[in-house]
Amino acid sequence: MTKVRFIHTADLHLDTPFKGLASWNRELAVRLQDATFHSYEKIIAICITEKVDFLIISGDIFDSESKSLAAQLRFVSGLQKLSGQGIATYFVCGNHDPLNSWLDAIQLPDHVHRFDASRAGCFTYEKEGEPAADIYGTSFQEKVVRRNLALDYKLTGHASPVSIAVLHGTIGTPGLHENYAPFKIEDVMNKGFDYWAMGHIHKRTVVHDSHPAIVYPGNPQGRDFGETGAKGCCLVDIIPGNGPLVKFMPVHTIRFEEIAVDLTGETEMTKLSDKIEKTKIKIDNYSENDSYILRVNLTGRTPLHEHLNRPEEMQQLLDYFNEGQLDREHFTWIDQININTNPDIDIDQVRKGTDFSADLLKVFDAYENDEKQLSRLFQELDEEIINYQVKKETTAITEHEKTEILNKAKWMMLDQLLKKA
Ligand SMILES: [Mn+2]
Repeated sequence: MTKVRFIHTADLHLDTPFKGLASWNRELAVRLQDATFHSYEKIIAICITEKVDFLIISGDIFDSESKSLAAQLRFVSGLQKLSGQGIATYFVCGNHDPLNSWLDAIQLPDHVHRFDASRAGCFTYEKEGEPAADIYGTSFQEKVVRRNLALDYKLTGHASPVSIAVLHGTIGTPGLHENYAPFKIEDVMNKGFDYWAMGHIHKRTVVHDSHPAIVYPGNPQGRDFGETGAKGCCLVDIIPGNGPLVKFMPVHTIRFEEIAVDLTGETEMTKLSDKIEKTKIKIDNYSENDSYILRVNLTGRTPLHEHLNRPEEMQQLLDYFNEGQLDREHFTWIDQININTNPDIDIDQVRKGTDFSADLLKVFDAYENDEKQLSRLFQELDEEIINYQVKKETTAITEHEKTEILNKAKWMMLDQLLKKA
């Protein structure tokens, strides 16, 4: 039987304006904006080198309804390359690029099929003159679709050995995403499709392995610290009657990562750069051919604690790290350094003593071990210290935050006390 091979991608969000970085930098913004296009170009290149039959895009090709002409032209130019190689493209439009927002002046190349918003239309892909795959899909007509689109998908008697459903929508609880075109797994389970090519959820998720496979490839380029890790598309092989083989292909250009660097025992500021570098190369799927935007969390008991807690020094350190990075092809940009180090104090030793510090530590221990007592303390502080204006602007402090504040206070007091001693 004829097998089919295709690339499944979604949520390209071409030309996305990046946000959510600690400080704005024009050069970095330009690199980020380019990254969505580079990832798309990598997908096109993979389609060609892997000799796929077709490319599937499950919506949100562009970031906004007011997609730029440049973005549309670059998108079409990628499709043209595929078309020139005889590789077909099938795509649906999502909530970020609904049908009513496409420019009429943009003509799609040969072998490119855009699904309209009618109920689950179907195209048949032919290989060597024989039907090889039926591909079903439906586009968002406008930005907001609350209807369960999955219910419209039904095999309509086309006779290809492989059936694929292309859908932009939300399965289960939406999490961070808008609850558009919501559906339940039961709505798609027994409909006879081999593969549900999903879009909308930006985190790569295999909802179901096979019979049918239900796969969100995630977006191919992360856009903020909510979208960390390696990002890419899926290379899928289906031999009729068998479950699909799905292989993740990373295509991100810039990765967002949060890393924790343990400075326990470290005495030299000059080693910091080295430590960050060493931690970075240990992350999953690390590649020196990628660029990185990092949030660095410094932890551990270190004599450097005092330096690290001077805001003006931290800013200098950040500037020092980032200097010249954006001139490189592959850069590492530190967006933020969070200081969670502790002073170099042996707390167990202090606890064993008989002086004031030991007594103070006992008080802290008591609060740490008694959630109710800690809550009462915060309530008292709340009434006495925090003024009305501040209360209006802030949300309630969580239990976890209370413990963190207590812990910080403990180390600050011990640091001060033991320094004077
Ligand atoms: Mn999206």
